[in-house]
Amino acid sequence: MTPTNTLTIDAQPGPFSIDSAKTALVVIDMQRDFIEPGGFGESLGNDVSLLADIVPTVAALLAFARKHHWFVVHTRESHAPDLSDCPPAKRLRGAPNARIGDAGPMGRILIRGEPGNAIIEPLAPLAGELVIDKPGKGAFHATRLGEELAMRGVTHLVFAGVTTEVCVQTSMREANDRGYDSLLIEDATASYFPAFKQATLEMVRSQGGIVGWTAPFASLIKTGETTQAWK
Ligand code: TIU
Repeated sequence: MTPTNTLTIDAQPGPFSIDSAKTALVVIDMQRDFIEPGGFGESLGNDVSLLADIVPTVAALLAFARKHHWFVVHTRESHAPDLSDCPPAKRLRGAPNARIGDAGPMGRILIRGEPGNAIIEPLAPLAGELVIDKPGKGAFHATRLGEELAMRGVTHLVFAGVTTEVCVQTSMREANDRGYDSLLIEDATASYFPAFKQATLEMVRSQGGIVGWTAPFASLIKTGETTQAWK
């Protein structure tokens, strides 16, 4: 078989075709603050164990992306220590004793450089991968992500991470309005609210893919087994 860098993935609402040279994996906010007990997610009253379930699948997805030479992007929801990039409206949403910037068990909540803001160890970025610190829920808002993708000729995005209906969906919608085709890997994303995750998957792919496509990781693996990676 002739080596090819094109994969066609069995997705909903239809096949999703990508050229590895123009594809980026965007892993949203797999940071300790959201996934481990004692962080921002738990401070909002959430059961964080629901998010830990996807870690092995996200790790396998990262390995797949690296093997196929996709550009890899990791994001962290984070703010400057002086909170100059945190609108008061955002800070005031949390519980009074556990707001952004307050001291928590893993350092100051959602503050850049604090232990809780680090990406969890099994999904740590490798050299050459882009790490985007984003002050908003969306990965494009007030970041250089758009320029970084444009510089590399990226046209297709594969999304994973947390939470499905908040930062992942917001980022996919931002990407959609910027002209990217996006695929959300169903079992590589999670929410504190399973019903919200399910609703998000359905709304993303509804109306002919109004926001993008969704597929289980197995669909990607299946494609990868029958298509040689570009060298
Ligand atoms: N990363 C992300 O989704 N940030 C959130 O605050 N999510 C919630 O679901 N709270």
